[in-house]
Amino acid sequence: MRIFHSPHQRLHAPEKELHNGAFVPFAEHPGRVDAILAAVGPTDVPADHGEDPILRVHSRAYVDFLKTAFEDWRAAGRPGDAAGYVWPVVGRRPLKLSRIDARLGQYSYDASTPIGSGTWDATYWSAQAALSGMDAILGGERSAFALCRPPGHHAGADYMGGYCYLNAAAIAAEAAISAGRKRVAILDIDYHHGNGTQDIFLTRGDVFFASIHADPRTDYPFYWGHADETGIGGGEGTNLNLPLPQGTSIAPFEAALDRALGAIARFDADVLVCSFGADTFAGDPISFFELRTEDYGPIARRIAAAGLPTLIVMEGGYAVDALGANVSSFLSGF
Ligand code: SP5
Ligand code: ZN
Repeated sequence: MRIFHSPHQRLHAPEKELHNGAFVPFAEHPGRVDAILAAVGPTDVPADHGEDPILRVHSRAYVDFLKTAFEDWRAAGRPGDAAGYVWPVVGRRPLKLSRIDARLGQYSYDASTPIGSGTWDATYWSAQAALSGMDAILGGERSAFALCRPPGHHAGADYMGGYCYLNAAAIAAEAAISAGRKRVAILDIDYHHGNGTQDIFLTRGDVFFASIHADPRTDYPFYWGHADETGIGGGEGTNLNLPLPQGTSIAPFEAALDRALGAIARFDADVLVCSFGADTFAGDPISFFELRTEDYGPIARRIAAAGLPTLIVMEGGYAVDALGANVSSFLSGF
């Protein structure tokens, strides 16, 4: 299987994040990709597709904000990474504000998504990795792996959050539509609900979003991922959330997976994008499912049995010592 990854993706290396009331070391660090690279072997450098495919998903204003936020932070005399401390409540009228702190809040919803000097470069190339993976799929490959990092599924059209800046899975799905594919399914099996991907496609009937994740009543991102979010307008019926309780192990996970794959089969997708997070692993330091390394191969075999050309996009997974083995186990099922 071809694997796409750029060394630029290591350049995003924030120091800390605000978690449960204290600053703690940043969990989504470059050592994650080192662990995966050591396990999966050689990768291909992605081609540069430019900004156009990114702008089919994200707003121009948000992309411009991401590109200059760190410079603006430095210009304001701030040390360290750019991070917001004030957020507008949903429904506040849009204002054209210039102070960096106001803009950080305007384009984000949490305090775990800091912007450093290499953040734009890294997230840009993470998106390019997904686009090159989709090129391989559209060119006839049955599967490809985009070793994305930073991850993407919490990022919406005009917001960052949950360690995510550009939504690589959404950008790849949209690229498939632009290339003439009629229906694309996205299956998100990260521990956390993919709220950004859901928001981007919530009103769309041509992109099906199915997500298996920790129940948002107990887990981040809290405000999305509930079972009654089924789509809006032309997208009604093309959003499927399957929240599961903390402590979930392989049997109930596979039952949910079969439900998601059944819905995707009925949707009759041309292409599948799988947002894969290894934070469902029992040893994950910030998550509470009970999957084992040897569970990921059978999970992937069930997904591969759907018979759809499949782009795998890396999302979360923070048990770095086991991350390489977990990703290898998953890829072995394709
Ligand atoms: C892509 C992804 O998996 N994002 C997860 C975002 C979860 N953010 C909320 C939990 C933050 C926990 N941070 C703990 C850091 C310990 N060093
Ligand atoms: Zn996650």
